[in-house]
Amino acid sequence: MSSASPNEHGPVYVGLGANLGDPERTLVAAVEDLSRLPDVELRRSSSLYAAAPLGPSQPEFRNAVVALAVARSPESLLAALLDIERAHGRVRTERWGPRLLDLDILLWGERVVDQPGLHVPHPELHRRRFALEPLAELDPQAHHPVLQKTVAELLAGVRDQPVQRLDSVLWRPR
Ligand code: A4P
Ligand code: MG
Repeated sequence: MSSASPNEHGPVYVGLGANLGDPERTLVAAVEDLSRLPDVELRRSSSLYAAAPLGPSQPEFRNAVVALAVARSPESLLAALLDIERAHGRVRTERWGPRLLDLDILLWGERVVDQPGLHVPHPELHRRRFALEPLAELDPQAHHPVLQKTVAELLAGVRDQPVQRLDSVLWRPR
């Protein structure tokens, strides 16, 4: 970790999603990759969740959320997430095939980022039970700096999206 203060703006929450190939294995490997990023400390992980796809008909998703302490810029973290997505993210049998892994910066403490290619809080967060439910497992009082609501309050406003918490453990602190 560099000398930059890692928690200046509060914890960074990253959402993980996968629904092709072996989603569970992909998420376990992606969390491992996150834990190895320079200037990033993996603090906690939610359980793994099974979630019905939001949007067009497609296979069921596995979703999770991790809490990070980050001593780098949002742009630089996003670039690292995109690298990890790319490393896991293609069906090898099919050139430019569908992505296997989606990594989203959901919240960065109280920080608001609004620039081309990067919006934090994630613009869809408050509509997505598959992100809010694991986030609430980590911190139901986490605060959305734009909507000025807690994650628990946001969750209460989302309906009709089946999400199931699974027993399997995604990551344990060492
Ligand atoms: N980008 C901007 N802000 C952010 C941020 N906060 N975090 C930009 C991460 N990326 C951010 O993202 C495209 C670009 O968004 C990135 O390159 C970055 O510059 P993307 O994830 O590749 O694409 P997208 O626009 O988000 O569309 P995509 O992936 O087709 O759909 P979504 O909206 O990500 O949704 N149902 C369940 N149950 N679980 C899921 O995980 N996911 C999706 C995909 C649909 N339904 C789902 C799930
Ligand atoms: Mg994404």
